[in-house]
Amino acid sequence: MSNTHKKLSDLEAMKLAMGEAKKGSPFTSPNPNVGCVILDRDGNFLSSGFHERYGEAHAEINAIKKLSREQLSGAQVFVTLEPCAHEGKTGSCAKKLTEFDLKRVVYGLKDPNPLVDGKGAEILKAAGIPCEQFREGLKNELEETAEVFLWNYRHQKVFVSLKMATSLDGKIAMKNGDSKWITGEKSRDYVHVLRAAADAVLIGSGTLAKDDPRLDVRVPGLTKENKVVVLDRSAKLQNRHNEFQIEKIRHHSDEQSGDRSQDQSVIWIEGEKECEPAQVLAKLWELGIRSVFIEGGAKVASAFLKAQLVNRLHLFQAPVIMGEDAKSWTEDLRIGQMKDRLVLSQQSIQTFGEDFYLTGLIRDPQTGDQFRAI
Ligand code: AOF
Ligand code: ZN
Repeated sequence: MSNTHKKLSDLEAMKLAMGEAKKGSPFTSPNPNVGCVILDRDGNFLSSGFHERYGEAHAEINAIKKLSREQLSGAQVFVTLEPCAHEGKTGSCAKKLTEFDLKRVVYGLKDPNPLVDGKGAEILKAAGIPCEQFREGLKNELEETAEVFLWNYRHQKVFVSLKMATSLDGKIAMKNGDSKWITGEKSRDYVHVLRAAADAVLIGSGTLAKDDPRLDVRVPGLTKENKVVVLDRSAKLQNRHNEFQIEKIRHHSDEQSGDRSQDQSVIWIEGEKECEPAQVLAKLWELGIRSVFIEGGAKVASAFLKAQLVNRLHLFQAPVIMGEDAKSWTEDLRIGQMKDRLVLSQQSIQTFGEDFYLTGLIRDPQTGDQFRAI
């Protein structure tokens, strides 16, 4: 889509900035995804930019650098997150913006980082640049662009996404274990995009032994090494077959990063207690992991759901029915009463080829409570 020479409303500009923000998702962690769109005084599109990589230029700077001082005179800046006040890895965006004769700055989310938290807006206002929070809706959508960062700051916890690929009747494998493939290629390609957005992929040792997964990120034009977390509850995967599997994952990650000395690609967690979801997440937080993408089977999925630790569900459903004997993804999840049903909130639905894709939140991003039927 080309927005050059197009007049945009405030709502359109903020939507465009949100689209920009999401482009950064593979490499911004632990920073937020942030997008910026600049319009001229009359609302014509001038430029856009996003935070591309942790430690590198922020969104505003990437949008500004495409324009001359003259073009920026009277311009309107739309940014999904309040411009930063501090001098961090990069300079302060708020201060940078005061160097130009801007008509106004509109930001989507307040930055919960105590170094910013309202101070960015203050810097701009003190310099005589009108700076206001966007008030025309999109609250949930804006939160979604930076959901991992917001969750991390609000709760000091790892953001957990759970992916499931099922049949229409919620089955993930036949009785004989066969599961290749339930969903189609287009869905499976998109899973790689989702994987790329997380710091680590997590599976149970059962899935590792059965599926021989590569768990790498295969997105055209993108190379990224995700960490792989393996939960081995009964610590029985010490036989040769499985060591071979682990070696394969390691080897593959090394090939991708080109660095054989960095052997931190697999985080192996063993033992009943150690594999309890809350323990796992505490350990991953200590290791600097801020988001995890669960691709385990029914056991791991149920354990995290039971522990009320899943933030977002990604459900891919193929238009097939696998029947009563097949394995259900909620097999280990027991819910006795209607009032305890888990409820998804802020869902969106798409199709990938023949499959349905549904995503939504399971936990309230503000309180951390699991959504339930009332
Ligand atoms: C912005 N625009 O694009 C981003 C912001 O270490 P630094 O210098 O990269 O600063 C990281 C902090 O800056 C991060 O915790 C968050 O508060 C803010 N991120 N701010 O104005 C951006 N990525
Ligand atoms: Zn900044």
